[in-house]
Amino acid sequence: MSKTIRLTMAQALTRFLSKQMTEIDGKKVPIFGGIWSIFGHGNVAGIGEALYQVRDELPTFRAHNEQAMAHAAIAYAKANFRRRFMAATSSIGPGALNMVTAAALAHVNRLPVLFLPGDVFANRIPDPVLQQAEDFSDGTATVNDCFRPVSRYFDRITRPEQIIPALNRAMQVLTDPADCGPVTLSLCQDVQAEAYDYPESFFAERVWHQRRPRPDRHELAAAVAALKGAKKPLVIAGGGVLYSQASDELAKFAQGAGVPVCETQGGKSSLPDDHALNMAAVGVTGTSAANRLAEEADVVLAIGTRLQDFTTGSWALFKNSGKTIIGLNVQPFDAGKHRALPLVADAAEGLAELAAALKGWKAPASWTDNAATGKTVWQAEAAKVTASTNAAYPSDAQVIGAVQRAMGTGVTLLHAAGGLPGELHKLWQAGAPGSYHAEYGFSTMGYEIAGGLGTKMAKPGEEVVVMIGDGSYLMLNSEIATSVMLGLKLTIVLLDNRGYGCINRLQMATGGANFNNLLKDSRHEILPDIDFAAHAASMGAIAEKVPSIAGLENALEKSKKNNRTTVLVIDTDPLVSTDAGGHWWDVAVPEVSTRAQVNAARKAYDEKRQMQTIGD
Ligand SMILES: Cc1ncc(C[n+]2csc(CCOP(=O)(O)OP(=O)(O)O)c2C)c(N)n1
Ligand SMILES: [Mg+2]
Repeated sequence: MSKTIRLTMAQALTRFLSKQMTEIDGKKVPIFGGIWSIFGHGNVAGIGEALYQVRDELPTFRAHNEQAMAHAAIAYAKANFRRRFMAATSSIGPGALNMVTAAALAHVNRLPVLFLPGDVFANRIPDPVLQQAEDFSDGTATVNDCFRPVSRYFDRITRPEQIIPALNRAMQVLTDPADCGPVTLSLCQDVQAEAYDYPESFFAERVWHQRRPRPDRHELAAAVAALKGAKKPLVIAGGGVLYSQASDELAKFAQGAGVPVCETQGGKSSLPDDHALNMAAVGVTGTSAANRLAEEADVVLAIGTRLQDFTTGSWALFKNSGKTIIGLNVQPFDAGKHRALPLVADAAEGLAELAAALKGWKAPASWTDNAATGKTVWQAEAAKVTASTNAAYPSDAQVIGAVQRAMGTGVTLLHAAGGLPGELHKLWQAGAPGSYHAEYGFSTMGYEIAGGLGTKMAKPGEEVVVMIGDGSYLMLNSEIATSVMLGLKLTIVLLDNRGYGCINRLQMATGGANFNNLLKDSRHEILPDIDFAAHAASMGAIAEKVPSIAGLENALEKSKKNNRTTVLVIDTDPLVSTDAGGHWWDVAVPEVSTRAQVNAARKAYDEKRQMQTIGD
């Protein structure tokens, strides 16, 4: 008989988590950077007590909103290129369900996070307990079943010994580059407190290493043959390039073969913006430099990308009917999309093997030169729209220009929803890999501030700049207080255009009336005039409303000396966005309407849809 130790299930869980390690730059560190917790019934007595016991090895952080704390955990994993991650625990019922949106966010972005929501009593004796939703037809259903479709692995722990195989599976998923995503272990309240004789070996320290699968020989040969036949090859760099930390291999491959590169939202900063072969943003929010190549490309090497509609222009962007897509991806589900030639592998390994096999081969010089010309043209366009202005209501692009001039390329820039993602994708000049942190897989309003906090925890020595609209700010801002409490400085630039500007523009573009997006177009007795600076200051931030673009630049310059979260608010124009670059996006317009504008928009929509392809 192996030696055992008598612990509660929650004590076993937290002790196990505190023993999981990884190696970063040759140094052994805990793989869990900590655990976010909001206690209530369903976790305070069980997990709460157990976390207290390991508080030095596995730090517990308190937040103000469960969704936000999970955002912080997810951003931490992203900023760590999935090498380290965090857990998040909640009480039962509303606390647990507040994390479901965040679970979906992690699921879409393929980011590891361990959810530990409290659950009802497994013994069912006190039922129905406070916050329990009763199912008339299914005695096993609880609200935590909502996590199932948004978890890569879900388990409900109804006996203390079940935590052993569950944690084993959890670690497999969290550290697997292909399956990576959220894991939910739903922890019945009574079971958290129940004791069991756990084998001591379960708590032995374990060091996890990143798996880097190499390509299959046949798939590699097919990809090499396709590339050798290419006259107009193009790389799309997705988030997988960053997760694999494959920037060096990408640069070598691109330079060696003279292949231009464009980047998705998730993949931006794979190469620095000023890299000669980096055409930067592709797709609906793409640069003209990238999109003109995408239209013509005959071989598209899509690396670490899900090929979502913003990248493919709803499958209308890649117009070369004879094209071949090669899907270099660690996950077969993504590698074979749109009948791509799959090249299932880690991005760095795959690129290194492609480069070796293609040694001596180069794309036609005319194609590479053509890319360089396009880049010069785009840079001139971008400089125009980001230039300074005295306008009372500057555009988002002009604010981006100010932030870039004041902060340079050495900061980590974070954003998620509203008009900013499109503008930043085109216009932000990214520096080092990971310095552009976009949550545009799920584009969750309210990710930004908590996401900034998690990023700062991962990169405490860096300036983290969060750009956010008034709508996103109002949806979820409370972790400003947490950032102040933890002494983790964020620089938050808030663009107040008094409403949901980008959706208002989308509404107009689809023939709609100005309705229910901008505050002025929404049912009201009093038009709100929100003092965002006062609001942020009330949570302990240094906050200021700036009067102009020049004022913003000055305030940003000054803010570099602050060691506390700083919020700078600027009024902006809700109606303007950058025309240059971009591509059509499929948003279904009503087929019949009493509005002439809708009928006209539908006509235009039907024409645009002719450009779409399905599965070629
Ligand atoms: C949680 C969530 N709800 C709704 C949306 C849909 N949506 C996308 S952008 C947007 C408006 C964002 O407003 P704001 O942050 O002020 O940015 P702006 O559009 O004005 O630039 C909405 C409602 C979303 N992405 N996320
Ligand atoms: Mg707005």
